[in-house]
Amino acid sequence: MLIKKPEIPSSEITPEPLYLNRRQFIGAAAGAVAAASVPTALMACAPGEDEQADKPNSYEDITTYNNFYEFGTDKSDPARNAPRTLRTTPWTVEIGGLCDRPGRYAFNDLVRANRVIDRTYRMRCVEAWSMVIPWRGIQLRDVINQARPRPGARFVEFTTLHDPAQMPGQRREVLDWPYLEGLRMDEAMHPLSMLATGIYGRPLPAQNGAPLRLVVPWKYGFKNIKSIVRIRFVDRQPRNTWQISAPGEYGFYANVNPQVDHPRWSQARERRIGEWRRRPTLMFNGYSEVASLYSGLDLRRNF
Ligand SMILES: Nc1nc2c(c(=O)[nH]1)N[C@H]1C(S)=C(S)[C@@H](COP(=O)(O)O)O[C@H]1N2
Ligand SMILES: [Mo]
Repeated sequence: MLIKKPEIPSSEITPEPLYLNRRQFIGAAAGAVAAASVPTALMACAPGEDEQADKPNSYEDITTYNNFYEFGTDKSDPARNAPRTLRTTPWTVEIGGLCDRPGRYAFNDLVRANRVIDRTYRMRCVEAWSMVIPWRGIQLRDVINQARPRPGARFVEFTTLHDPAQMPGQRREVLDWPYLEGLRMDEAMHPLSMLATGIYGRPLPAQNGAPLRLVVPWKYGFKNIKSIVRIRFVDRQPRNTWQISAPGEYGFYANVNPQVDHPRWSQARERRIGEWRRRPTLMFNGYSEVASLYSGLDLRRNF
């Protein structure tokens, strides 16, 4: 029996107060300095009607306010639990399915083989809050090209680690484990799509999906699957965890869309973590360069 703990709209969330101890404060400041020295390859931020720019959220915000149900359903649970129990070394990623070069890769080898990029992206959770995160990682399309997908490979499926010993949340049937996600091949090959390995130039913290997580910034946050152990090329649209959990509420595409409301709340506006006034939600989260991927697709039906 599946116990549904629905995601909660931000209007009903009382944000956790951020208590900084001295060490955390110094750590966050060091992160900001490291980030300042890193050229931000793509500050892909559309000018909203709000004159306030897309200033990156603090390292503290990004690493203490998380959704990672494998470690609990409260926003503060992943930061408290994940660093204690998730072992990220060694880490193996299996790449397979419809491709000519399947393989099992040590995380380090997979990353070392590819060009490192730094990208600051907005992230919009389906719960109607958002953040701006300076990611480090590699392009998903580089990893895909290396595997030589066959012509029949129309989708890519991603799987999170399934190990209740390391992920205590998996001992409860809050979701159908392991967490699954998928992209259409052209979405996965889009230059915006990345596999993140870091934040603010530092290694990805456990609570953010160490050592490797997907980032597709024009889609709702739940598409950004964490702690990936398997990437598989398939010919049919894969099932994804939130769609399995509540098919009337969460779809496969999950493109950020202010005109298509969640059945239980509006998606027209969002709360940027750290701000009080709500800002308007942007179509495709402001990444209008992806619009051509969906020409002819009814985005109301394919939510
Ligand atoms: N494996 C896994 N991946 C996941 C989730 C999860 O619960 N488990 N939550 C998703 C949701 S709903 C969001 S909003 C983002 C949050 O990413 P962040 O905590 O790094 O901000 O991760 C996504 N990836
Ligand atoms: Mo989310």
